[in-house]
Amino acid sequence: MKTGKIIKTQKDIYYLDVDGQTYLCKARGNFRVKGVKPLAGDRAEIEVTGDKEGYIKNIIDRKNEIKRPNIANVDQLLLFVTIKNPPLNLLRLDKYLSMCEFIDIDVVIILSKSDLASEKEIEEFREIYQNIPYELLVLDNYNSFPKDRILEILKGKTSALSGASGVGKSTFLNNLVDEDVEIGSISEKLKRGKNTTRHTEIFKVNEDSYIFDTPGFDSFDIDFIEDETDLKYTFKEFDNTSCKFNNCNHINEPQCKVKEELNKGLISRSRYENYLTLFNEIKKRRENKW
Ligand SMILES: Nc1nc2c(ncn2[C@@H]2O[C@H](COP(=O)(O)OP(=O)(O)O)[C@@H](O)[C@H]2O)c(=O)[nH]1
Ligand SMILES: [Mg+2]
Ligand SMILES: [Zn+2]
Repeated sequence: MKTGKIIKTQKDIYYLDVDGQTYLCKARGNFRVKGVKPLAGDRAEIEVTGDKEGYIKNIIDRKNEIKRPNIANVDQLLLFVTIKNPPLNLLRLDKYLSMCEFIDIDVVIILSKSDLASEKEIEEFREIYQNIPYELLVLDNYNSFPKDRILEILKGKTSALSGASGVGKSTFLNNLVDEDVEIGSISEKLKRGKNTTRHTEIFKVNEDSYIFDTPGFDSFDIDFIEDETDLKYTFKEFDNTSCKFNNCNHINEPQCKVKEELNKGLISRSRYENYLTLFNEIKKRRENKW
């Protein structure tokens, strides 16, 4: 019996990294019965049946699971945004940040393509997010790539890259790993047909750092939160405030600390407005269910 990490899934074939060597495995039928589907990111026990071949016998302690794409054991998400090309979408960013808070995944915000933005635009962005606080890395993949800092951030963790198509994720990955990651066109191809073979791959940056390259991690619904009143807990800056009502949703309630801070400029208007938008989105969906 050996233990490895599933680094790639392709239909019913699983590629496992076992002490630096890749094993091709299948899962025994009993996985379907138990309702456990091995996922990229899982650690698994395998029974070796041949030269670098085996069967997955057991999935070990899964820490968390993301649904779309379906991957496991994500320690942190590198959330990519750009100011231009594609244009900045703060609602989308705040949605991802909420999801990560909700399922307890660390976040680093990567402001990529900094060469296409002005100092002022970068500063405005910084002002919104640095106080919350999230670590923010500003980079240009071609001319200003803080590789040492990035390797430090990745160290000992399995990270996933996410962000809209075109924000520079593949270029970023290319700057870090030896294998060639296709830039630009291929991702378009992958997106075109929903039923074409999709695979999720994990790149090993070094001994203890892994990165998911997950085509299709471009957008998702906020359906991970079912009750809109839970949303407030995912906005970190709303946390340590003491409103008159301790279940205050910071919308129309009297003596609301969050609204006071908003009016003083201590809470960002864009974050607050996105909170309202998401709150209403979740509420509407919940009401339509019945
Ligand atoms: N100006 C500029 N272009 C970039 C940067 N990073 C990537 N690109 C370009 O942006 C396009 C999309 O990059 P890609 O890495 O494929 O984005 P992905 O869809 O997020 O994987 C490509 O044409 C890249 O050459 C950057 O930092 N600055
Ligand atoms: Mg890409
Ligand atoms: Zn309040």
